[in-house]
Amino acid sequence: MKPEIVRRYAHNPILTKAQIPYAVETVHNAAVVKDGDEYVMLFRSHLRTGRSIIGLARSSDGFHFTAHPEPFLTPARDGPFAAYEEYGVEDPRVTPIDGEYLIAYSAYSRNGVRIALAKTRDFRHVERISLITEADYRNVVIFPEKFDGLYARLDRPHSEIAPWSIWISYSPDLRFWGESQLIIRPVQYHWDEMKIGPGAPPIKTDHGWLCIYHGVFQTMDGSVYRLGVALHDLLNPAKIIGVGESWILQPEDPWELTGYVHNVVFTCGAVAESDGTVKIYWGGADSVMCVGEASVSDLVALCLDHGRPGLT
Ligand code: BMA
Repeated sequence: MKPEIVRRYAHNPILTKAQIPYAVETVHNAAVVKDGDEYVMLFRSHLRTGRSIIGLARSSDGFHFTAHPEPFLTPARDGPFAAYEEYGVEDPRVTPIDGEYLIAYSAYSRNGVRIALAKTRDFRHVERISLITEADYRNVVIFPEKFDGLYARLDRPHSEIAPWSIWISYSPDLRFWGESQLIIRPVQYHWDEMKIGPGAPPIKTDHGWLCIYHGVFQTMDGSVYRLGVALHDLLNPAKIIGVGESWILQPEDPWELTGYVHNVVFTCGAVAESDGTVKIYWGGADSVMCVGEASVSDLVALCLDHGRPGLT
């Protein structure tokens, strides 16, 4: 049998609602970073209201996580964020930069979905910075380095006219963002044809920034969420070196095929290790957290040797 490019951990799922010390219905779409020797996971959970909050779990090996007794981030009750977090906070992505961790998350409200940015140094205290998009945006990942003094992010605006695609924007201060450019478009009648969105924050490799993204295909039975990879130029991340033709992960395990939303693998985080492997974390069926390992060079090769341009 041909080896899989992402090797699923044998004991998936690694975190479920049964392991959370407060009442939640799901544990999914988590960011994971390595903070010193510790893996820190920020995961999304649905409450019985159907609205989401963000919890925290820690691990010494990246596979066995223990949840903190209290949620990490719940919707703001007052101040400028409150009106935009009324329906919940979702899908966090964490980027280490300048000695702190930036947390980009979806803020849902009657005003639509926009992206909020918060920061922490220690995963104990968290401070909201700004709302960095208007409605309707999702899936913001921030690069862990600046380009010509500017922060850079990938995101995915919604559109009535165009296929939902990946864009890049820049900021001098994390508040004001601009120079937006469309860089990756889905391909018609392809596994990612319906929409694509940035997944895990970019990973630096010798050949470029490796970005794991999700792609969606519409079937008679609803949407299938899969993961793919793209490689961006190291100095100019708006330039796409290649987008891997085939997906790297699709729903196959029972907890990916059925759950709160069936047929979903969705990533918000990956940890590159010093041995050349990467741990990719994904939500299975919007219900549980899973992990798998891949070789960074295999993922890069998919973009270099079997890649398509960003815009076709
Ligand atoms: C997307 C987001 C994700 C979710 C996915 C599958 O639109 O809501 O949070 O995992 O759908 O339901």
